[in-house]
Amino acid sequence: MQMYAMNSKAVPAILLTLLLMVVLYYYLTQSRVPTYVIPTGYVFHLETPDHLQYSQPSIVKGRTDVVAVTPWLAPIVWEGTFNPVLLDSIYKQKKISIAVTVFAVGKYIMFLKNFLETAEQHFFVGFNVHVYVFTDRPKEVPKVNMAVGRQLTVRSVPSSKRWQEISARRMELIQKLIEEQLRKNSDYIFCLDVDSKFHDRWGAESLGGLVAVIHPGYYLDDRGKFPYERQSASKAYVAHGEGDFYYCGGAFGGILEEVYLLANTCRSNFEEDAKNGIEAAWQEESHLNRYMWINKPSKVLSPEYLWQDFKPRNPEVKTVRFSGVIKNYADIRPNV
Ligand code: UD2
Repeated sequence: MQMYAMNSKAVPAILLTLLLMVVLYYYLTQSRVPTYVIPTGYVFHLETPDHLQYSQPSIVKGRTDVVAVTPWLAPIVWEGTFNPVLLDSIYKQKKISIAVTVFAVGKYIMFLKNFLETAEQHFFVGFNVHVYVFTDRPKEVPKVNMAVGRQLTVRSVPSSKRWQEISARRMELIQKLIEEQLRKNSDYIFCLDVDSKFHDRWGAESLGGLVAVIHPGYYLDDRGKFPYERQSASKAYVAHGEGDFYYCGGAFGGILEEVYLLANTCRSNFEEDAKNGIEAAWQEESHLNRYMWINKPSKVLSPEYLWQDFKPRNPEVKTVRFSGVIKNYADIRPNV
């Protein structure tokens, strides 16, 4: 009888121990984080096709004449720092879609043909690309043959008597485009100056969260010489002794969310300055530089990605991929 009483207490204890062991085994062998905690959209590894052949990477041999990483560990893209075959293989299978904005207001329409034709030859060749042309002269948009997967949409915008306003208003219109159109059909966006043309590959190596291009005119200078906005009352103000690089207003991009944040902030800061009677030294380029000082770009493109045709090429610039053409400001701008 006593034996029976002991057993009746032991059985539940044994069962409980077994249950605990099963739970412990399950816990140790399964993922620690339940799947509903992991947002499946955020995957950071890059998937390559199996058996892809490309040259062996090295961590001791490579470019020694340039710096290829920022102090916050964002890559700085130069020729020789990436493998185009590898990158194309990774990103082509993701079936990404890239939007491009380009403004051709007033006489700047004359640059559009060259921009579009050279983009066909060099910009994300083989990818889905959608170019959005903003112009006050929709009838003058040239017909350019585009490859399969590439298309062009024209958006009408008002003209302006001041080039500064045309240049600066781009942020507002980019923000609207993202809100109204791109959320549905694009992964990345690049915003480019029209008075420019492509000469060499601009491709998947440029993709990133927030992407900035280093201005070709100042990258050898001390930051005290950068043409940041120096009035402390301006929302674009960068103090002496501050700033990383001087970035171009003529080329920037990234994923939609990041470019939306950038455009929205620059637009509202620009408008706040305007209310106070301030126009930053280089309009939206000044606001972009202020933004990038605080919100560091996750990928930085070297000046290969926006050179200037009037500048002789420096030895570290092994290729010019995209450059601003020589223009006569007095002839093409609505004001001087
Ligand atoms: C620099 C920047 C530019 C912008 C500007 C300051 C580069 C290479 N360029 O160039 O992006 O930040 O400083 O505002 O970094 N536009 C028209 N019609 C006009 C005037 C301008 O469509 O009448 C558009 C056009 O897309 C042009 C862009 O605005 O490419 C910038 O104007 P810009 O090229 O005259 O400015 P720029 O050379 O001073």
